[in-house]
Amino acid sequence: MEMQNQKKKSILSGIQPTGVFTLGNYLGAVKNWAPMQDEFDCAYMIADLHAITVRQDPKQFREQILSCYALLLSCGIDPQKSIVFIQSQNPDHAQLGWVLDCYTQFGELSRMTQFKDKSAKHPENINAGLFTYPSLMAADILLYQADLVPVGADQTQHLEITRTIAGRFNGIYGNTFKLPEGYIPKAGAKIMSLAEPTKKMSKSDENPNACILILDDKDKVVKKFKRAVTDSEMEVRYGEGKDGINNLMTIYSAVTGKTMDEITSEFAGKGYGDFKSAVGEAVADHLRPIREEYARLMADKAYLESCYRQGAEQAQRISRRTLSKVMKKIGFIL
Ligand code: ATP
Ligand code: LTN
Repeated sequence: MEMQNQKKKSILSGIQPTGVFTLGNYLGAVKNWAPMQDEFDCAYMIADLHAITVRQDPKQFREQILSCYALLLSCGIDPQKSIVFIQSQNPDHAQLGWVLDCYTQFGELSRMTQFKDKSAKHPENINAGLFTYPSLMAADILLYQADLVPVGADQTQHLEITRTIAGRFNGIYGNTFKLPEGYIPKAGAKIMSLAEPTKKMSKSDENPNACILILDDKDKVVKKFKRAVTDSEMEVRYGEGKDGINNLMTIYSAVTGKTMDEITSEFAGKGYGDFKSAVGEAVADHLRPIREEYARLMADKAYLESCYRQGAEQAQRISRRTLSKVMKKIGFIL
């Protein structure tokens, strides 16, 4: 009885509108968001403020923000159940982001591997936003007092620093922020590139065969899996030195629900060719309804707009409470 009156735990997560989601974004993060909607109070956002840490073409950027918003809905996120919003439409993020910058240490930010990776990738544009990205991400999470943050394994370090910043602030001003936990899936937390299976699959990879985009049609998906890099053995089993096969098995397991042992027996005596075709077919079948729903939603811009406008209002109703508390505690005049 008492359990029923307890408040649901809250969830916040986000994805950058830097292009169509890859199978990595989907399996590592977005796929897990829809099933959480009944059990938790969820808020999901398009992290457009984060995306400008890398230069974006204005016209393309505007289209991508809308298209990524539609993709979230296509993946089963329901604006009637969850708050689905665009980060820049709630100014509280930028405001708390600045405040938290002042409670984040230079040394802490210097240790972030995402910063090191992205600076190496864009040596001509190592801007201050790229460096302070984690304190904006901390603001995203802390504004909603989120208990859980469902993300892929590459975001672990950003969650750690969020807890550090929250703990530091609470230590100075008294309990203000809830310390969030990561929620990282067992299967699919890190999907690797199909071309170089020691590197993570990423939207911004230049090689089109390296990643599956969730809007790729069946033909493309099957072809890309056929070209996937494997090893010189013949046996479909999970093991050391078999990065390519391990990755394909992880993907197959995540879309079919089969265990690694079940997959090994299914393909015993068959070659890699059969296995790759099966993975391609399974992934393409899994993605088909998403593609269809996306086409339907993109034809109804008025509906999309009503959803994101409502999402921004709902989001700010929650975030404003945290932000006012923070401003008051620091000593600002409200
Ligand atoms: P970019 O290539 O533009 O830096 P990205 O592909 O890494 O972007 P993000 O928008 O930064 O994507 O991440 C969205 C979510 O997808 C995060 O929760 C992240 O952990 C997850 N994610 C990204 N790549 C992978 C991957 N290869 N495997 C599993 N999860 C991933
Ligand atoms: N940094 C994340 C995207 C992101 C995010 C967030 C994820 C921005 N703000 C808040 C979870 C919670 C990434 O995927 N690179």
